[in-house]
Amino acid sequence: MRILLTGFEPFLTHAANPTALLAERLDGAEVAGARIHGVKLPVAFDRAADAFVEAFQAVRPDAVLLFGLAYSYDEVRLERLALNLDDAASPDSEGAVRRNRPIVADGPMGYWSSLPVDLILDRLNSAGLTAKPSRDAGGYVCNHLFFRVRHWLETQGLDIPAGFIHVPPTPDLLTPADRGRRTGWPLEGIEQAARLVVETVVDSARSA
Ligand code: PCA
Repeated sequence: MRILLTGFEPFLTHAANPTALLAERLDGAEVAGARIHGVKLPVAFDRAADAFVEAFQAVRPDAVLLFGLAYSYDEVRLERLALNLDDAASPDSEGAVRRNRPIVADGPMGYWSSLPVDLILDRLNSAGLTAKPSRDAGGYVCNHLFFRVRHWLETQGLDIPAGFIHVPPTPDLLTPADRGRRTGWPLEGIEQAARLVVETVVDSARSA
């Protein structure tokens, strides 16, 4: 089994993105008998999905795990829904701002994650890694990628597990105001969570 695991480059005021480091660290790793292909994507509405498709076609994976940073939370967040809506005040890395705009004009309103979200939540929380369900991935580039990927897989007739997971910041990324008030997660914890996500996806694909 091959797994495409994507992270994003640093964006806005964040000096680094733990998901880029995660994709680097896990690239080439074997987890639960699956080979991971780690790829970094640009934080750009117009480029992220094309970069994903290029990587997908090179790897031909059996499952897709999209990771992004959610700075405001000290927990892993399993996204349930990809919504057909760009709606964020912040510009992407190319200066594009998208407010209240459908991603695919004649597309469906949304797609469910096709990951075993609740199994993953149980697995992470049982291991002491706090994970929560999140209704959607926001209105910025992460949701945009998630929607475009789910839409692309549907239109290609590719029925494979694909979903989005937000991770907390590493401690070095916390602003001075946030230091002391919250902790962030060390990269090792984020990597451990990602490995457990892979294990759960592999187990559930094997038992399907
Ligand atoms: N997080 C952003 C985009 C890139 C990332 O890592 C988001 O949540 O949309």
